[in-house]
Amino acid sequence: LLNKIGKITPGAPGPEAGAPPGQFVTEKFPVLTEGSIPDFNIKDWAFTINGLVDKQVVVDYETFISIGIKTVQSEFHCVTQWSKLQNIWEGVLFKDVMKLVSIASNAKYAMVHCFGDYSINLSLDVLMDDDVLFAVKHDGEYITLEHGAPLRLVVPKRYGWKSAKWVNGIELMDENRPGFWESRGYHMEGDPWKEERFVI
Ligand SMILES: Nc1nc2c(c(=O)[nH]1)N[C@H]1C(S)=C(S)[C@@H](COP(=O)(O)O)O[C@H]1N2
Ligand SMILES: [Mo]
Repeated sequence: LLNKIGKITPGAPGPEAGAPPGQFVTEKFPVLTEGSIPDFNIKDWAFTINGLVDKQVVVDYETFISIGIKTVQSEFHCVTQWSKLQNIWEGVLFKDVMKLVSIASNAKYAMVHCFGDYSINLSLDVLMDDDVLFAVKHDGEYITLEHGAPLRLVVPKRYGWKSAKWVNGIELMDENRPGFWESRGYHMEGDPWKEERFVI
């Protein structure tokens, strides 16, 4: 496992290395996927926004990208204890995607859906933050398929499992509902600075 995770910074884990408690710093970017890469057809790629919105919106890749590309530098903390501190992501901010719809006043949470059997839930408050984006590039290169191409969510202030790969939609909800890992014992919030890892 250490080999896969890469060089561990001396003095890690812990805040002295710049990472949240219980985390080790690595320079590598390990791939963490439950199961295999989902079976999806790039020609049929479409992104759907539904749930508590005025009307369902479905956009193709070009339309999605044309919302506008922003750059965000952020940390990435996996609950399996590796942290990669320097990441430059380019993509479309979550809050900019939300301009495509009118959000119902009772919408407080979102489920982000993916190709395959994966999803994550978070409050809209967290997702509307300036550093949350749907990324197409990482450190200047297009994201590879194993890292979630063509589009992945990045939520820097939450553990990595919330940064869903191969995303294809947002469902707005009035009540919080667990996503893939959240319904298997992972924390509903997943703030690494509070070590919100699992619910025992
Ligand atoms: N669709 C999907 N997204 C996913 C996962 C997954 O299994 N499927 N794994 C998550 C976990 S646990 C982590 S830590 C990050 C890892 O991202 P990476 O594989 O690009 O390093 O992706 C997250 N997004
Ligand atoms: Mo993870």
